[in-house]
Amino acid sequence: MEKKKFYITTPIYYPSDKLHIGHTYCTVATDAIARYKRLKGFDVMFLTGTDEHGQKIEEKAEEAGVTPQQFVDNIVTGERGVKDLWKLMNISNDRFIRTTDEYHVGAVQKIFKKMYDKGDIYKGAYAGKYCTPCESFWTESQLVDGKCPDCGRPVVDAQEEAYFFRLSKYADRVRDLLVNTDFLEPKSRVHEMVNNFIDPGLEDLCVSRTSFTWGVPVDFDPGHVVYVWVDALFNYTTALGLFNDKYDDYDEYWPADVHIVGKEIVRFHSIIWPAMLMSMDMPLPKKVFGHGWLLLDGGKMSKSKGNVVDPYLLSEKFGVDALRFFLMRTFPFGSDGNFSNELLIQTINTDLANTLGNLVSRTTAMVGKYFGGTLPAGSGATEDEKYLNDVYAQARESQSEVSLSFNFPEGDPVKYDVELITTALQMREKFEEQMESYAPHKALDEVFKLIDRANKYIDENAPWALAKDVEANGARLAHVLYNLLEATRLSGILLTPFMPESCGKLFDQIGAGEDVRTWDSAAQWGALHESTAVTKGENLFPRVDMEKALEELEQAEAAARKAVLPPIELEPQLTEQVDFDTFCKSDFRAVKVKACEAVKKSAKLLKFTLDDGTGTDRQILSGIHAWYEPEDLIGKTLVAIVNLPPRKMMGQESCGMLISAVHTEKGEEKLHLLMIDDAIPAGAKMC
Ligand code: ME8
Repeated sequence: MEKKKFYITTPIYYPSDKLHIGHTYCTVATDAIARYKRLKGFDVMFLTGTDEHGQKIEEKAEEAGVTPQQFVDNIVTGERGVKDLWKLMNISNDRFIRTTDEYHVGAVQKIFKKMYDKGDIYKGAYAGKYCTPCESFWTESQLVDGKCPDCGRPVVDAQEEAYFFRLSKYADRVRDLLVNTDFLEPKSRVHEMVNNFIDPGLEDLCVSRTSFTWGVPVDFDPGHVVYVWVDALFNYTTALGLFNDKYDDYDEYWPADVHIVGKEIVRFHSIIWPAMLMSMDMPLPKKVFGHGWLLLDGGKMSKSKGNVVDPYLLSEKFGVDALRFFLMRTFPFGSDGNFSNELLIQTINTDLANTLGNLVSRTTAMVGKYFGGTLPAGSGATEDEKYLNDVYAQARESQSEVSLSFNFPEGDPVKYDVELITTALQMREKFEEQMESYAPHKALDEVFKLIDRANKYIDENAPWALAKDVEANGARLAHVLYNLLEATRLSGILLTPFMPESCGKLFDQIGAGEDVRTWDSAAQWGALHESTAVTKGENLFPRVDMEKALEELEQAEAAARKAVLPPIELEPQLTEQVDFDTFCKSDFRAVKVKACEAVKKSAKLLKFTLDDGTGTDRQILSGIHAWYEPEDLIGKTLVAIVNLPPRKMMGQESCGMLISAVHTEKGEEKLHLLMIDDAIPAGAKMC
C-alpha cells in the first residue's frame, strides 16, 4: 500500500547572525513532528533552509568587508554554522534549500513574471517606512511610537519606484480562509491577524526594491530586486521542483500539510502567502501553526541585545537529546516561554535522571542481578493480560471506549499489573491526539504518566523483597520485571521522535529489537520477547550538579560574549561645539600625589592629598580603586581640573577631578590616570 504523504516545513532562517536557541526550538519541534509522522508510517518530506537575500544581509556583509555570498556561505556552511547546527541537533530534514541556489532564483523570476502577467503585480511608487532588520514595510499608522511594531527598532524612510502586489484584491478570500477554516492555529492568532491587519484594510504590498541589489533580479526590469519575503515564501514550492528541474516532487507533496512558524512571521504566512498562492492559482497549504517565542528574562532574544543562548554550548554540556527533550517538554508550543539554565537543569534532573533514567537503570540492573540478564520462559504477558490487550485493540478499531471494572482483593498484586497495563494501552492514543493538535508538551505528559506509574509499580512490588525467596516468588519477580521492561519499551517508542539517539540506546539495553520499536507495537502489551538479553549499559541520563553546572555555564557564556564583543570600544566624540572662551574657563594643572588612601566603607573611592603648586594641599576623591592601589600612585604627577565647585563624597570633600583616559575592551571598562613627566612642576597650567 502506498504510504500517505506528509509535507512539513520550518521557516527558512536568515543567516545574518549565528542561530540561537530560539531557532533551535522551532527546528527541533518540527523535527519531532516529522519523526513522529515517519514513526506512524507516513512518507514525510521535511524541508528547512536559509533565506539569504535582502538589505540586512547586504549591509552586514559590507560591515564585514566581504561579498554577501561569502557572508552567507560562512554562516550557512561554515564551521558551527546553520548546517553544522542541524547535524549536531540530529535534525532529520529531507531537503535544505538556500534561496541563493540557482534553481530557486530562476523559479522566483518565473513566479514574479506570472503574477505580473496576470495583472496582480503592477508598477508604482513606494513611499513609506521600512524596518531593515525585519525586512518589513510599514505605513505610518502601523508604527508603534514611531518604531517598527514587530521589533521596536527605528524604521527608515523608503521612497522608490516599486512593483506592488494586489494584496487588497484577495482580502475577502484570505479573511474567509482564516475565520472559517482551521488554516491558522492556534486560534488566538486568527483574531490577531483579522483585527490588526485584515479588518483595518489590507493595502497592496510593495514587492520589489531598487535601493540595493542583493536579491533575485526582476528579469524584465533590471534595477529591481524581488522583495525578500516573496522570494522566501516560495521556497516551500521551489524546493519541490516548481518552475525548476532540480527537483520533481511538487505534485507528490504540494500542498504542504503544515508550515511551522514563529508568531512574528504568522502575518506573512497566513495573509501574504495564501494571497500570492491564490494569485498563482495554486493549492493552499493545509495549515500554518504559529508557535511562541523562547524569552530570556522576559524579553526576546536578540544578537543586538547580546542575550542569545548558544545551542552549541548547551548541547555540548548536557547532550543533544537532553536539550531537545527540554525544549519540547517545558514550553507549551503555542505560547511564549521563559528560558533559563536552571529550568533546563531541573528538567534534566527531574524527568530524565530521576524518572526515566531511574526506571531504565533500576529495571535493567534487576534483570541482571536476579536473572543474569535474561528472564526465564513464561515471564511474559499472561492470558488475562493478552485479553486486555485485545480489548483495547478492538476498542481502537471500532473507535469506542473501553469500560472494564475490576474488583481486586486488598493487596492483590494483579491490581498493580492491570493499572500499569491499562495506563500503557491508553497512552499511544492520547499521545497521538496531542501530537495531532501540535501540543508536543502535552503528548510528553502522557508518556510520563506511564513512566511515573512504572516507577510506582517498582515500589508497590518491591522486587528486592521478592528476590529474597526466589523459590517461592521467582515467577512473580520475573513477571514484574517483564512488565517494567514493557513499560520502558512502550515509553521509549513514543519518546523516540524527541530523543532519537538515547531511545536507540534504551532499546538496546532492554533488548528490544527493531520489530518492537514500531508505532504498531507501541499499543501492544506483551510484544517484547520474554527471553530477550537485557544489559545494564551506560547511564543514559546522568544527573547534573546544578550549582557547578550553572557556574560553568556562566563562565562559558561570559567567555563567548567576550569573544564576539568588539576588542576596543570608544566613547563617541561629542559633536556639540564649545567656544574657545568657554574652554579656557576650565583650569587644568599638574598635581603631585603626596598621599593616597582608600576611603573607608567605599569599594571605589581613593582619597588623594595633592601638591597643586599653591602651597596648600588639595584633596580630591576619585572612584578609581578598581584600577589602582593607593601605594602605587604616591609620587606620581597627574592632571587635575582645579576649578570645579567642591563636592562631598562619603562625607568627605573633593576639590576638583583627576583626568583619566577611558575605553571599553571586550566589554570591560578600562581606565588610565593621565600621568605626565615628573619633570613638570606641580601647578603647571595645561593649555
Ligand atoms: O523570520 N523563540 O527568519 P529568522 C522562538 N527568514 N522562535 C524564534 C526565536 C525565539 N526566541 N527567535 C527566532 C525569518 N525564532 C524568515 C523566515 S520563511 C519563508 C522566512 C524563530 O531567522 C522565528 O519565530 O528571523 C522564526 O519562525 C524562525 O525562528 C526564523 O527566524
